[in-house]
Amino acid sequence: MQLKEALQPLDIESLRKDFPILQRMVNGHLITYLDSAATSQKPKQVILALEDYYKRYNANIHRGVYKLSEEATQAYEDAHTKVASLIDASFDEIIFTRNATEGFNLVAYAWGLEHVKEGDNIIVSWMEHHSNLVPWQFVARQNGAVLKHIRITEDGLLDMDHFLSILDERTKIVSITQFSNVLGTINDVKTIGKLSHEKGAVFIVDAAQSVPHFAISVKEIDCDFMAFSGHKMLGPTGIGVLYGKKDILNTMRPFLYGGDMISEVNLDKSSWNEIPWKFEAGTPNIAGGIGLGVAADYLLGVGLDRIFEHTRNITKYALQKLSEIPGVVIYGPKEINLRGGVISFNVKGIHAHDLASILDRFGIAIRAGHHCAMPLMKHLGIQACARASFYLYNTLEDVDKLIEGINEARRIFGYVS
Ligand code: C6P
Repeated sequence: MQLKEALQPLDIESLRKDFPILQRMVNGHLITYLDSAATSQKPKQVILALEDYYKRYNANIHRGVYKLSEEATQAYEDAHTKVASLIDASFDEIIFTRNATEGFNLVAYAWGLEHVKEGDNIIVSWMEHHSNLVPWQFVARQNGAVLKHIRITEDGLLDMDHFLSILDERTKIVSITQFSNVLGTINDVKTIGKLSHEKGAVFIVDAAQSVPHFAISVKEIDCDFMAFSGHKMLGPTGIGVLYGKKDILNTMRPFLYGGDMISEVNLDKSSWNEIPWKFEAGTPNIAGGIGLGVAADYLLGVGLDRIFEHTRNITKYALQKLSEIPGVVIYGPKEINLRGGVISFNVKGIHAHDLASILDRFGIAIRAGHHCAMPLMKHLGIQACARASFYLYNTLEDVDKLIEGINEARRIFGYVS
């Protein structure tokens, strides 16, 4: 990992030129895109990779013995290797899914239903996205297990004392987000994983928001599974990743059954292909996978440490500016070192959806709503909030535009003259 002192700032002007959509005019204004936590924008390198595949070597993979199919197979497999190097895993531990959600479902169906028994428990937290909550509700209900939730502190952090009080020998799964899509909290997944393993539980990391933003080593975290989505890390939609430790993947039953995931098929029984293909049934999203590999290369080329530093600087500035606006309530940790580039907030007297609509008039895109974290909204005592999220192509000027837009909304609602 690079040393902080050695970090060079991003060459933001030339980097922004890689993202054609940032030239888009929206409602008469150059777009200010502050919704990368929902989905990131795509660099031209990724867009061109998709076009190149369809124009030059579109063919199915693992099936043809002709040139096009061989090229497509090679590019799709290389993409697994690129993603593996992004998170310090090996090629066969990288399963391409549709998104993070499918990754959790894969583990729930193929590991959870088999290993979680009546009276066992599964631990998640109050800050989980629905995709890392609902699959575990399903497994718990199906197998007669108990779903437990780590509480969060006033400051939007996981309550580790509470975690220790609910973790026990009957805990089979602990599944926690590394970076909350609402609070912006960065959780200490290494410690949570260590404690989980001490009790014999399988540890899963929701890395949907973290892989796009930090340098990650699954070896260092020592998680058993990690799920994330391509579309939040500059890649195409419809492609995601499930990392799984080799030993566990090898002993697991498949998730989906059909073509490509088999080794030998008889009329009444079959045997399974080697990993990762055992978990990639049917014709996969070939173009998406290749595009994701290019996105991984792009992130590594820019440098995850620099991306993190850049978004943290923007977040710091935005937290300062937002806190100067009367009536703004900011959720999540006060300490900048505990959070990443996501800020959820409300403006007194203005519904988050109204605020988002007014900002849209100025070409500013933020997200408003429950952010697929309804239990967290209930805990915060709100139905919805606004959320600005930052990525490598954002600038301090984007934050200034957001602040101007919020002040304009306050004027429209009569809070300032
Ligand atoms: N959060 C957001 O605007 P999918 O939809 O499968 O690509 O990702 C699911 C997911 C899982 N975990 C976390 C922490 C997430 O933030 C998300 C997606 C988006 O916050 C869309 S709801």
